[in-house]
Amino acid sequence: MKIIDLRSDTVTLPTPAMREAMYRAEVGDDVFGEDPTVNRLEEMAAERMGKEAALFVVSGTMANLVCLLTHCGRGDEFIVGHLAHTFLYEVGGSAALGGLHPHTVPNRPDGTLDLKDVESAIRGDNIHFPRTRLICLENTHNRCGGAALTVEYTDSLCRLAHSHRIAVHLDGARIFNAAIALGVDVKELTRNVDSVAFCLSKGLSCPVGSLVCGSAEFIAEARRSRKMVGGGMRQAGIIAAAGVVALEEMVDRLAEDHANARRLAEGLAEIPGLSVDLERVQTNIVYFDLIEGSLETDRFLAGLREGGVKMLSTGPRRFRAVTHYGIEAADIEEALMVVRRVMEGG
Ligand code: TLP
Repeated sequence: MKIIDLRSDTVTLPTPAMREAMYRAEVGDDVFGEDPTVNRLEEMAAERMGKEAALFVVSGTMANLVCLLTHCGRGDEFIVGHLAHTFLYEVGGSAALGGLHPHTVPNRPDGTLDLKDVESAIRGDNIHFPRTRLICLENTHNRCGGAALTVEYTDSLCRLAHSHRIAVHLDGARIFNAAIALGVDVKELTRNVDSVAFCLSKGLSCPVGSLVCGSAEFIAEARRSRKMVGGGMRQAGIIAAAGVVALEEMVDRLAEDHANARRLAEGLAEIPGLSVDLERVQTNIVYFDLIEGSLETDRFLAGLREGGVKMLSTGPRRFRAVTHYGIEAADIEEALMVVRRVMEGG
């Protein structure tokens, strides 16, 4: 039985072209700056994001941490949405390893932060206060249903931040999904942020890796932060080679994942006992709820498992399904059939 694994786009496996490129990769010692494949990937990433330079790191979590450590010093504050991945799911690394103070403001359902909330969270000059150094955005917004933040919104947040001499970091783990959903060049979404991190190991299907992009000066400092957290890699071209293939071949196909997510959401919405906010499904992430009084969570998940479908439980009666490379339209129909059967108690 084929397992239809919709827990995350992180479960994607490398493509045959990636395996071939990894096998053949030219490598060197990247801590000496001598890995030609890493250098090539970093140049490509910087170019794609419209920034001067880029840095290859092992994960999205490390990418965000390295950026926070580079923008802020101990005791500094960063403003971040209360549903941001950086705030919720990165083990409190900014506080534990950087001595940074997160100041949360509410995320609206579309993933944005109200500019008025942000402005009132910015600290004045007072001996009692930490200094506000940074504002973090997330695009697409994972916990807000994969919402894509628009160019206009991003620009207005950056204008506000910069008018207070505060930097903006964008957790763009799935920034290409946002660009495709909005029909814009990714550079438009990154043009005013001071740093952007994006992942290769999610929808782009690489086995490992993320990139941090910013000014040459920022990246030179970020390289030191990466070394400090033990992220200096040696013949990393072996994994960077997959990233080169991803940027060349795997970006445009994300539109298929979006179409599959939409079909999945529409199908789920038709099943009695489930509730889906269809308007919120813009990219490859679908959240849905088991209506109170229908099946219990454990029985629902067990039923899915028996039918060969995996989804993530993200709250007492809430679930997440993510579409990705390796999941075809037929798999979505199959998954819907399994869910329908489970909900009918079959
Ligand atoms: N997200 C993972 C889990 O950690 C929840 C997932 O399955 O979605 N930023 C965003 C917006 C993310 O969604 C993630 C991973 C990260 C950063 C961290 O990336 P990794 O897992 O590479 O450290």
